[in-house]
Amino acid sequence: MTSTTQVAENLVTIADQFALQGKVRSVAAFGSGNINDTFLVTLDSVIKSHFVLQRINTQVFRQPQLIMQNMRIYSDHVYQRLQHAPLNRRWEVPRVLSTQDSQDYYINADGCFWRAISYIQGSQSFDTMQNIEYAKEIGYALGMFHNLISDLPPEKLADTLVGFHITPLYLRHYEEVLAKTKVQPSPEVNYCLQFVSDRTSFAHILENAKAEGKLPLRLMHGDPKINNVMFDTQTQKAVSVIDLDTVKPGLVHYDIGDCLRSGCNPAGEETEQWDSVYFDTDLCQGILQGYLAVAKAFLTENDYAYMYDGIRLIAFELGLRFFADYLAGNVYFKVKHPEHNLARAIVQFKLTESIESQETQIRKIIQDMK
Ligand code: GN1
Ligand code: MG
Repeated sequence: MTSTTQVAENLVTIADQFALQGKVRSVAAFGSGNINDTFLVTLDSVIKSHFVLQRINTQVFRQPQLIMQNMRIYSDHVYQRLQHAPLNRRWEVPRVLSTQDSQDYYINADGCFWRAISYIQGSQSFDTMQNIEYAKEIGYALGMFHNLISDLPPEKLADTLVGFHITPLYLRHYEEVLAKTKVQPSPEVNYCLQFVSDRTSFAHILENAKAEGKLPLRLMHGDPKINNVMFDTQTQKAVSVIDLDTVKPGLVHYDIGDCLRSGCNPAGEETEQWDSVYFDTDLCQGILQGYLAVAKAFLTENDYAYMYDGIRLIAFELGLRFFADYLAGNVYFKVKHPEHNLARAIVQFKLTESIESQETQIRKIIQDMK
Protein backbone atom coordinates (compact mmCIF):
# COMPACT_ATOMS: atom_id res chain seq x y z
CA MET A 1 0.00 0.00 0.00
CA THR A 2 1.41 3.41 -0.92
CA SER A 3 1.56 6.22 1.60
CA THR A 4 -0.94 8.23 -0.49
CA THR A 5 -3.62 5.56 -0.14
CA GLN A 6 -2.82 5.28 3.56
CA VAL A 7 -3.49 9.00 3.99
CA ALA A 8 -6.64 8.75 1.88
CA GLU A 9 -7.91 5.87 4.00
CA ASN A 10 -7.06 7.70 7.19
CA LEU A 11 -8.96 10.72 5.96
CA VAL A 12 -12.06 8.62 5.36
CA THR A 13 -11.77 7.17 8.87
CA ILE A 14 -11.47 10.68 10.30
CA ALA A 15 -14.35 11.99 8.17
CA ASP A 16 -16.45 9.03 9.41
CA GLN A 17 -16.30 10.49 12.90
CA PHE A 18 -18.43 13.42 11.72
CA ALA A 19 -20.58 11.59 9.16
CA LEU A 20 -23.78 11.23 11.16
CA GLN A 21 -26.00 11.56 8.09
CA GLY A 22 -24.54 9.12 5.61
CA LYS A 23 -21.58 7.10 4.49
CA VAL A 24 -18.39 8.85 3.37
CA ARG A 25 -17.88 8.47 -0.36
CA SER A 26 -14.75 10.59 -0.84
CA VAL A 27 -12.49 13.16 0.79
CA ALA A 28 -10.67 15.68 -1.42
CA ALA A 29 -8.35 18.64 -0.79
CA PHE A 30 -10.39 21.86 -0.84
CA GLY A 31 -9.74 25.62 -1.02
CA SER A 32 -6.48 27.53 -0.80
CA GLY A 33 -5.96 28.27 2.90
CA ASN A 34 -2.48 29.30 4.05
CA ILE A 35 -2.70 27.82 7.56
CA ASN A 36 -5.10 24.88 8.09
CA ASP A 37 -5.60 21.81 5.87
CA THR A 38 -9.08 21.73 4.37
CA PHE A 39 -10.98 18.87 2.70
CA LEU A 40 -14.39 18.48 1.12
CA VAL A 41 -16.16 15.32 2.23
CA THR A 42 -18.80 13.81 -0.05
CA LEU A 43 -21.48 11.61 1.51
CA ASP A 44 -23.82 9.14 -0.14
CA SER A 45 -26.78 10.92 1.46
CA VAL A 46 -29.47 12.87 -0.41
CA ILE A 47 -30.20 15.17 2.55
CA LYS A 48 -26.64 16.27 3.26
CA SER A 49 -24.25 15.58 0.43
CA HIS A 50 -21.12 17.42 1.63
CA PHE A 51 -19.30 18.81 4.64
CA VAL A 52 -15.97 20.53 5.19
CA LEU A 53 -13.31 18.71 7.21
CA GLN A 54 -10.32 20.63 8.58
CA ARG A 55 -7.11 19.83 10.38
CA ILE A 56 -6.34 22.87 12.52
CA ASN A 57 -2.73 24.04 12.50
CA THR A 58 -2.03 23.91 16.23
CA GLN A 59 1.36 25.59 15.79
CA VAL A 60 -0.64 28.71 14.92
CA PHE A 61 -3.82 28.12 16.94
CA ARG A 62 -2.40 26.92 20.26
CA GLN A 63 -5.80 26.41 21.90
CA PRO A 64 -8.05 25.07 19.14
CA GLN A 65 -10.80 24.22 21.64
CA LEU A 66 -11.31 27.97 22.05
CA ILE A 67 -12.04 28.29 18.34
CA MET A 68 -14.79 25.74 18.62
CA GLN A 69 -16.17 27.43 21.74
CA ASN A 70 -16.22 30.80 19.92
CA MET A 71 -17.87 29.30 16.87
CA ARG A 72 -20.68 27.84 18.97
CA ILE A 73 -21.32 31.13 20.80
CA TYR A 74 -21.15 33.09 17.55
CA SER A 75 -23.47 30.82 15.58
CA ASP A 76 -26.00 30.51 18.45
CA HIS A 77 -26.12 34.29 18.71
CA VAL A 78 -26.59 34.83 14.99
CA TYR A 79 -29.18 32.06 14.82
CA GLN A 80 -31.22 33.80 17.55
CA ARG A 81 -30.91 37.16 15.82
CA LEU A 82 -32.12 35.74 12.52
CA GLN A 83 -34.99 33.93 14.24
CA HIS A 84 -36.21 37.20 15.77
CA ALA A 85 -35.58 39.36 12.72
CA PRO A 86 -35.36 37.27 9.54
CA LEU A 87 -33.59 38.83 6.55
CA ASN A 88 -35.40 39.17 3.25
CA ARG A 89 -32.64 37.31 1.42
CA ARG A 90 -30.63 34.09 1.74
CA TRP A 91 -28.03 34.22 4.52
CA GLU A 92 -26.27 31.22 6.01
CA VAL A 93 -24.00 30.65 8.97
CA PRO A 94 -21.52 27.75 8.81
CA ARG A 95 -22.38 25.26 11.58
CA VAL A 96 -20.07 23.15 13.72
CA LEU A 97 -20.77 19.43 13.18
CA SER A 98 -20.56 17.05 16.12
CA THR A 99 -18.73 13.76 16.22
CA GLN A 100 -20.31 10.34 16.84
CA ASP A 101 -19.45 11.03 20.53
CA SER A 102 -21.20 14.44 20.45
CA GLN A 103 -17.91 16.36 20.59
CA ASP A 104 -17.00 19.50 18.61
CA TYR A 105 -13.72 18.01 17.45
CA TYR A 106 -11.84 14.78 17.04
CA ILE A 107 -8.23 14.09 17.95
CA ASN A 108 -6.82 11.25 15.87
CA ALA A 109 -4.07 8.77 16.73
CA ASP A 110 -1.37 11.23 15.57
CA GLY A 111 -2.69 13.86 17.99
CA CYS A 112 -4.01 16.12 15.18
CA PHE A 113 -7.02 18.33 15.86
CA TRP A 114 -9.89 17.78 13.40
CA ARG A 115 -13.23 19.53 13.12
CA ALA A 116 -16.08 19.60 10.64
CA ILE A 117 -18.21 22.46 9.37
CA SER A 118 -21.39 22.45 7.30
CA TYR A 119 -20.97 23.15 3.59
CA ILE A 120 -22.91 26.07 2.11
CA GLN A 121 -24.84 24.30 -0.64
CA GLY A 122 -24.99 25.81 -4.11
CA SER A 123 -22.35 28.43 -3.43
CA GLN A 124 -18.85 29.35 -4.61
CA SER A 125 -16.12 31.86 -3.78
CA PHE A 126 -13.63 33.83 -5.89
CA ASP A 127 -9.95 34.71 -5.45
CA THR A 128 -10.29 37.97 -7.38
CA MET A 129 -13.19 40.37 -7.84
CA GLN A 130 -15.51 39.56 -10.76
CA ASN A 131 -17.11 43.01 -11.20
CA ILE A 132 -18.52 45.99 -9.30
CA GLU A 133 -21.74 44.13 -8.40
CA TYR A 134 -19.65 41.50 -6.63
CA ALA A 135 -17.76 44.27 -4.87
CA LYS A 136 -21.01 45.64 -3.44
CA GLU A 137 -21.99 42.12 -2.37
CA ILE A 138 -18.65 41.53 -0.65
CA GLY A 139 -19.15 44.79 1.24
CA TYR A 140 -22.71 43.81 2.12
CA ALA A 141 -21.48 40.45 3.42
CA LEU A 142 -18.92 42.04 5.75
CA GLY A 143 -21.47 44.62 6.89
CA MET A 144 -24.04 41.91 7.59
CA PHE A 145 -21.42 39.89 9.45
CA HIS A 146 -20.59 42.88 11.68
CA ASN A 147 -24.22 43.85 12.03
CA LEU A 148 -25.29 40.41 13.26
CA ILE A 149 -22.68 40.42 16.06
CA SER A 150 -22.81 44.12 16.90
CA ASP A 151 -24.93 43.29 19.98
CA LEU A 152 -22.75 40.40 21.20
CA PRO A 153 -20.38 41.76 23.89
CA PRO A 154 -16.73 41.33 22.73
CA GLU A 155 -15.68 39.69 26.00
CA LYS A 156 -18.01 36.76 25.30
CA LEU A 157 -15.48 35.45 22.80
CA ALA A 158 -12.01 34.18 23.64
CA ASP A 159 -8.80 35.42 22.05
CA THR A 160 -7.98 32.50 19.75
CA LEU A 161 -4.85 34.09 18.29
CA VAL A 162 -3.05 36.48 20.62
CA GLY A 163 -1.46 39.42 18.80
CA PHE A 164 -3.42 38.87 15.57
CA HIS A 165 -3.52 42.16 13.59
CA ILE A 166 -1.56 44.02 16.26
CA THR A 167 0.85 45.58 13.74
CA PRO A 168 3.45 46.79 16.30
CA LEU A 169 3.86 43.18 17.49
CA TYR A 170 4.46 41.99 13.91
CA LEU A 171 7.01 44.76 13.58
CA ARG A 172 8.77 43.67 16.77
CA HIS A 173 8.78 40.05 15.59
CA TYR A 174 10.22 41.18 12.24
CA GLU A 175 12.98 43.11 13.99
CA GLU A 176 13.83 40.06 16.12
CA VAL A 177 13.96 37.81 13.06
CA LEU A 178 16.10 40.35 11.22
CA ALA A 179 18.53 40.61 14.12
CA LYS A 180 19.27 36.89 14.04
CA THR A 181 19.13 36.26 10.28
CA LYS A 182 21.94 36.52 7.81
CA VAL A 183 19.96 38.21 5.04
CA GLN A 184 21.04 37.50 1.45
CA PRO A 185 20.69 40.87 -0.30
CA SER A 186 18.84 41.02 -3.64
CA PRO A 187 16.89 43.85 -5.31
CA GLU A 188 13.62 42.29 -4.00
CA VAL A 189 14.86 41.85 -0.44
CA ASN A 190 16.36 45.36 -0.38
CA TYR A 191 13.09 46.81 -1.62
CA CYS A 192 11.21 45.09 1.24
CA LEU A 193 13.75 46.09 3.91
CA GLN A 194 13.54 49.73 2.83
CA PHE A 195 9.76 49.59 2.50
CA VAL A 196 9.31 48.46 6.11
CA SER A 197 11.92 50.79 7.54
CA ASP A 198 10.16 53.79 5.95
CA ARG A 199 6.91 52.93 7.72
CA THR A 200 7.83 51.88 11.26
CA SER A 201 6.05 54.77 13.00
CA PHE A 202 2.93 54.33 10.84
CA ALA A 203 2.65 50.72 12.10
CA HIS A 204 1.27 52.03 15.43
CA ILE A 205 -1.60 54.09 14.09
CA LEU A 206 -4.57 51.83 14.90
CA GLU A 207 -3.16 50.49 18.17
CA ASN A 208 -2.53 54.06 19.35
CA ALA A 209 -6.08 55.04 18.43
CA LYS A 210 -7.36 51.98 20.32
CA ALA A 211 -5.23 52.80 23.38
CA GLU A 212 -6.45 56.42 23.33
CA GLY A 213 -10.06 55.19 23.34
CA LYS A 214 -10.76 56.56 19.86
CA LEU A 215 -11.58 53.15 18.43
CA PRO A 216 -13.64 50.69 20.54
CA LEU A 217 -12.85 47.02 20.88
CA ARG A 218 -15.53 45.11 18.99
CA LEU A 219 -15.95 41.62 17.59
CA MET A 220 -14.41 41.08 14.20
CA HIS A 221 -14.05 38.32 11.65
CA GLY A 222 -10.26 38.70 11.43
CA ASP A 223 -9.87 37.28 7.92
CA PRO A 224 -12.66 38.58 5.65
CA LYS A 225 -10.65 38.24 2.47
CA ILE A 226 -12.55 37.99 -0.77
CA ASN A 227 -12.53 34.19 -1.00
CA ASN A 228 -14.07 33.85 2.45
CA VAL A 229 -17.35 35.29 1.11
CA MET A 230 -19.61 32.67 -0.48
CA PHE A 231 -21.87 33.56 -3.43
CA ASP A 232 -25.05 31.76 -4.41
CA THR A 233 -24.30 30.17 -7.78
CA GLN A 234 -27.83 30.94 -9.07
CA THR A 235 -28.49 34.48 -7.83
CA GLN A 236 -24.83 35.69 -7.70
CA LYS A 237 -25.62 37.20 -4.29
CA ALA A 238 -23.38 36.86 -1.23
CA VAL A 239 -24.88 34.28 1.12
CA SER A 240 -22.28 33.60 3.81
CA VAL A 241 -18.98 34.59 5.35
CA ILE A 242 -16.90 31.51 6.17
CA ASP A 243 -13.62 30.77 7.99
CA LEU A 244 -14.58 31.70 11.54
CA ASP A 245 -11.33 30.77 13.31
CA THR A 246 -10.35 34.34 14.06
CA VAL A 247 -13.76 35.70 15.08
CA LYS A 248 -12.70 37.39 18.30
CA PRO A 249 -12.33 40.82 19.92
CA GLY A 250 -10.53 43.35 17.72
CA LEU A 251 -11.16 46.42 15.57
CA VAL A 252 -13.60 46.52 12.66
CA HIS A 253 -10.81 48.43 10.88
CA TYR A 254 -8.76 45.24 10.64
CA ASP A 255 -11.68 43.68 8.77
CA ILE A 256 -12.40 46.67 6.54
CA GLY A 257 -8.68 46.84 5.71
CA ASP A 258 -8.41 43.13 5.02
CA CYS A 259 -11.55 43.05 2.88
CA LEU A 260 -10.39 46.01 0.79
CA ARG A 261 -6.76 44.92 0.44
CA SER A 262 -7.95 41.61 -0.99
CA GLY A 263 -11.05 42.84 -2.85
CA CYS A 264 -9.49 45.84 -4.61
CA ASN A 265 -6.38 44.05 -5.88
CA PRO A 266 -7.51 42.76 -9.31
CA ALA A 267 -4.21 40.92 -9.86
CA GLY A 268 -4.84 38.83 -6.72
CA GLU A 269 -2.46 38.21 -3.81
CA GLU A 270 -0.64 35.33 -5.51
CA THR A 271 0.48 37.14 -8.67
CA GLU A 272 4.19 37.46 -9.43
CA GLN A 273 3.56 40.23 -11.97
CA TRP A 274 4.35 42.94 -9.46
CA ASP A 275 4.04 45.81 -11.93
CA SER A 276 0.42 44.89 -12.53
CA VAL A 277 -0.55 45.29 -8.86
CA TYR A 278 -2.73 48.30 -8.07
CA PHE A 279 -5.54 49.29 -5.73
CA ASP A 280 -8.77 49.76 -7.70
CA THR A 281 -10.71 52.70 -6.25
CA ASP A 282 -13.93 51.83 -8.15
CA LEU A 283 -13.99 48.44 -6.44
CA CYS A 284 -13.19 50.22 -3.15
CA GLN A 285 -16.21 52.45 -3.64
CA GLY A 286 -18.37 49.41 -4.45
CA ILE A 287 -17.26 47.46 -1.37
CA LEU A 288 -17.71 50.45 0.95
CA GLN A 289 -21.12 51.21 -0.53
CA GLY A 290 -22.25 47.63 0.17
CA TYR A 291 -20.65 47.69 3.62
CA LEU A 292 -22.06 51.00 4.77
CA ALA A 293 -25.57 50.10 3.60
CA VAL A 294 -25.62 47.65 6.53
CA ALA A 295 -22.96 49.00 8.89
CA LYS A 296 -23.72 52.73 9.04
CA ALA A 297 -25.89 52.23 12.12
CA PHE A 298 -23.03 51.31 14.43
CA LEU A 299 -20.10 53.34 13.03
CA THR A 300 -18.84 56.47 14.79
CA GLU A 301 -17.15 59.61 13.46
CA ASN A 302 -13.75 58.22 14.52
CA ASP A 303 -14.44 54.95 12.73
CA TYR A 304 -14.65 56.90 9.47
CA ALA A 305 -11.63 59.03 10.35
CA TYR A 306 -9.41 55.91 10.65
CA MET A 307 -10.83 53.97 7.70
CA TYR A 308 -8.20 55.07 5.19
CA ASP A 309 -5.41 54.24 7.67
CA GLY A 310 -6.94 50.80 8.25
CA ILE A 311 -6.91 50.04 4.52
CA ARG A 312 -3.29 51.16 4.15
CA LEU A 313 -2.19 49.46 7.37
CA ILE A 314 -3.61 45.99 6.77
CA ALA A 315 -2.04 45.78 3.29
CA PHE A 316 1.28 46.87 4.80
CA GLU A 317 0.88 44.51 7.76
CA LEU A 318 0.25 41.46 5.57
CA GLY A 319 3.32 42.33 3.50
CA LEU A 320 5.32 42.63 6.72
CA ARG A 321 4.00 39.26 7.96
CA PHE A 322 4.90 37.54 4.66
CA PHE A 323 8.34 39.16 4.55
CA ALA A 324 9.15 38.28 8.18
CA ASP A 325 8.08 34.70 7.49
CA TYR A 326 10.31 34.57 4.41
CA LEU A 327 13.26 35.75 6.53
CA ALA A 328 12.37 33.27 9.29
CA GLY A 329 12.44 30.34 6.81
CA ASN A 330 8.70 30.00 6.00
CA VAL A 331 7.49 28.70 9.34
CA TYR A 332 3.97 30.22 9.48
CA PHE A 333 2.39 30.43 6.01
CA LYS A 334 2.34 27.36 3.76
CA VAL A 335 4.55 27.90 0.71
CA LYS A 336 4.90 26.26 -2.71
CA HIS A 337 8.55 27.35 -3.12
CA PRO A 338 11.17 29.04 -0.88
CA GLU A 339 10.67 32.54 -2.36
CA HIS A 340 6.87 32.35 -2.20
CA ASN A 341 6.48 34.53 0.91
CA LEU A 342 8.90 37.10 -0.51
CA ALA A 343 6.80 37.32 -3.69
CA ARG A 344 3.61 37.63 -1.62
CA ALA A 345 5.20 40.39 0.47
CA ILE A 346 6.10 42.40 -2.63
CA VAL A 347 2.49 42.16 -3.87
CA GLN A 348 1.20 43.64 -0.60
CA PHE A 349 3.86 46.37 -0.58
CA LYS A 350 3.06 47.35 -4.20
CA LEU A 351 -0.59 47.45 -3.19
CA THR A 352 0.27 49.64 -0.18
CA GLU A 353 2.19 52.01 -2.48
CA SER A 354 -0.83 52.22 -4.77
CA ILE A 355 -3.11 52.94 -1.78
CA GLU A 356 -0.71 55.67 -0.59
CA SER A 357 -0.56 57.29 -4.03
CA GLN A 358 -4.39 57.49 -4.08
CA GLU A 359 -4.87 58.70 -0.51
CA THR A 360 -6.84 61.82 -1.48
CA GLN A 361 -9.31 59.88 -3.69
CA ILE A 362 -9.78 57.11 -1.09
CA ARG A 363 -10.38 59.60 1.71
CA LYS A 364 -12.90 61.41 -0.52
CA ILE A 365 -14.76 58.17 -1.29
CA ILE A 366 -15.08 57.55 2.46
CA GLN A 367 -16.05 61.15 3.21
CA ASP A 368 -18.73 61.25 0.49
CA MET A 369 -20.32 58.04 1.71
CA LYS A 370 -20.79 58.91 5.38
C1 GN1 B 1 -4.07 33.35 6.27
O1 GN1 B 1 -5.20 30.51 6.10
P1 GN1 B 1 -5.94 31.61 5.46
O2 GN1 B 1 -5.65 31.64 4.00
O3 GN1 B 1 -7.41 31.57 5.77
C2 GN1 B 1 -3.95 34.28 7.48
C3 GN1 B 1 -4.60 35.63 7.20
C4 GN1 B 1 -4.01 36.23 5.93
C5 GN1 B 1 -4.18 35.25 4.78
C6 GN1 B 1 -3.55 35.77 3.52
C7 GN1 B 1 -4.68 32.89 10.92
O4 GN1 B 1 -5.43 33.02 6.09
O5 GN1 B 1 -4.36 36.52 8.28
O6 GN1 B 1 -4.63 37.47 5.62
O7 GN1 B 1 -3.57 33.98 5.11
N1 GN1 B 1 -4.57 33.66 8.65
C8 GN1 B 1 -3.95 33.58 9.84
O8 GN1 B 1 -4.01 35.05 2.43
O9 GN1 B 1 -2.82 34.04 10.03
MG1 MG C 1 -8.35 32.22 7.46
